Amino acid sequence: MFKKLLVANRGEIAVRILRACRELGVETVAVYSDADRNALHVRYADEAYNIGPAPARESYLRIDKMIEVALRAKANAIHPGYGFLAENAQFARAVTAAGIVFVGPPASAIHAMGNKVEARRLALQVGAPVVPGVYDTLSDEAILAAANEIGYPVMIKAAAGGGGKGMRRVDSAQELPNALARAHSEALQAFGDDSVYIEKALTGVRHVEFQVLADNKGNVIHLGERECSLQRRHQKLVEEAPSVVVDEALRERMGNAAVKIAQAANYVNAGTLEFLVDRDSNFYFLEMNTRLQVEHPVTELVTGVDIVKEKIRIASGRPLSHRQENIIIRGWAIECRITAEDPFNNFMPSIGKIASLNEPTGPGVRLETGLYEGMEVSLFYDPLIAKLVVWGETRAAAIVRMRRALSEFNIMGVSTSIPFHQRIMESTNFMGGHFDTNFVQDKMVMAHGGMPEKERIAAIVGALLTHERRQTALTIPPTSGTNGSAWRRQGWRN
Ligand code: MV4
Repeated sequence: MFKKLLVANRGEIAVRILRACRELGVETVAVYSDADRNALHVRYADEAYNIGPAPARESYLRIDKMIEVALRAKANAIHPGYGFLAENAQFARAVTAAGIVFVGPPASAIHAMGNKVEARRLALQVGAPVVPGVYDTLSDEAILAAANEIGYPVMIKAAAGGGGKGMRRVDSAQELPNALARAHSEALQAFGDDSVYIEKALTGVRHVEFQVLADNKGNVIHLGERECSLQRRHQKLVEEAPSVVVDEALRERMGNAAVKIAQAANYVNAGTLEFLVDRDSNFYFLEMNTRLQVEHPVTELVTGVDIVKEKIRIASGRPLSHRQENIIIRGWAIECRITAEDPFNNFMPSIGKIASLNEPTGPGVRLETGLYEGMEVSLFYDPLIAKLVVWGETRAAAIVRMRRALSEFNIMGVSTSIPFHQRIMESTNFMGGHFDTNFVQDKMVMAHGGMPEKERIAAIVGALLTHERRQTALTIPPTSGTNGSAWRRQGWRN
């Protein structure tokens, strides 16, 4: 096992990785920007190094800085987390060239799967069902011809993109030339590569992804699926495992396809295969993500596999700790992504100081967060501030538990997506499992005053009282000899 590992990330995922290292007995190195001097990940790590100014370009995206710090601190491995440099093949290559182990797939696999057309070809080669579309980056004329073959609506996607970035739907041949021109220029702008491809736009489908683990001995297993249909502008909002549309037979077929595609890519470490599932339970491969995903905890909760530890073990050359036949899906897990955004105002990013914080705990509740009282939420980074994840014996139990946990979560100082999640958890469609990829856009209108005024005021008053209680409790010194009296004075029942 590694002696020391550097986490090239920030926020909740940096904390998550540091925790895994602690359990594995691996020493840790954190890196931080000027904006993150007091961050939780900095306090949690054994050592921490400043890598530059707040903008990610000048800190968390600096390949040279990451390697410089790793060498200086004598770290044997670098874990990239998600986002930032996680799917940058050049970073993986540079890390390896510096004699440091990259906790992730080989640069060649990142590179291959980074090209979404190549990923489609690999899936086609192993006989996995793929969304109907093209398998080459074609000229605009050839794309136009292909679109007529496939039939409208079609989806234009950037070959170097992924995750819906630069994706656009086109409903007719007349719109295609214009849409292609825009797609090319957006792709060039966003990914430095203007190549695009088209697929049939599938409607009324669900977005289901499979987690795979592969070691460097040739073992590849899957950990079942995650349902990820609830997204807004291609940002996932709620994920769950398992998916209500996947039964044991479909899980086996999709899992086999996922494993085969990973094998075809000579994949090593943790990866995710994205699929669409239609109303007739047909599934189609979309793309592969070669990183640890934000929503990995729901899989951890239903399988009992610690994916982050497993990633580190695999990178250190160990074989997988689990065999496919020992992976059993137990119960149900749901994750709500809590963002600093105002759901009543078109999810406008919200900034400010976290004035007070009450975090949900208790049975079946797991909170992944980098939040602390006094933290400044800025516009420099992603608005994700916490992931609230619950487990229950059944889906209904998990929903009830999520409602309970959301009601305990009190964040003062910034607007958050919590009211939106409460609305989802109360939606009869969500409760019944009736939703697809258009659900959020079509059914979740969050008009101002969407939360009943009485409840809104009650929530604010509750939070203010909690805040006041905290402030007072902190300023009253404990009285010697009268154990707990300071607390009783604050109205706490012992
Ligand atoms: C699609 C699709 C329908 N047809 N591709 C979005 C994220 C990215 N990984 C793939 N995504 C999709 N690709 C084809 N050919 C539907 C989605 C999709 C989606 C689309 C619109 C609104 C919400 C969505 C949520 C999940 C997936």
